[in-house]
Amino acid sequence: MGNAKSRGTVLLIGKGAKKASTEQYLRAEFRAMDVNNDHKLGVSDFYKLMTNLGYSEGSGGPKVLLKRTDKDMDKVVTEDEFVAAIKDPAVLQQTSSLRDLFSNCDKDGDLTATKDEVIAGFKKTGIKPITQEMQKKIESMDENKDKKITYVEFLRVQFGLR
Ligand SMILES: [Ca+2]
Ligand SMILES: [Ca+2]
Ligand SMILES: [Ca+2]
Repeated sequence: MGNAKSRGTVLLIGKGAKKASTEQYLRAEFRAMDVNNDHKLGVSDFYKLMTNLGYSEGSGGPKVLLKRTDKDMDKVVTEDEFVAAIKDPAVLQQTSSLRDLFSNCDKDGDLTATKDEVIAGFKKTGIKPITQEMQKKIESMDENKDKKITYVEFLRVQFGLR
């Protein structure tokens, strides 16, 4: 005993040591659309979410996707159903642009970014110049004004939900 504070342990719990997993990104995407926070999405909100994420209906269109997603066929998509369906590599790839854009902003991978990080990330992704309108949009992202833009806050503005 007595070596619990070994160098390795300290490094592991150090800030930024743990990056958000893809699953955490996906859960945030669901929560961004689930504005009433009841952990469910109706069919039309599910379609909206997929379209907002850039899903382009692949083979068979949204109905096929819904069938694959809403496993118990109750016309309600739960967070777990969404995560399981979108984890399909082809779907994941088609819906990656906002995910990639945000992870370019979120340097330490904790699913939050500062306003300056978001601006830098947009520039890095080739979105320049940053127009005044875009600057205003970015400033409005931090809904609870804690100086951090979470991925959920970021998406709600991108989705036009606020
Ligand atoms: Ca369901
Ligand atoms: Ca961060
Ligand atoms: Ca915030």
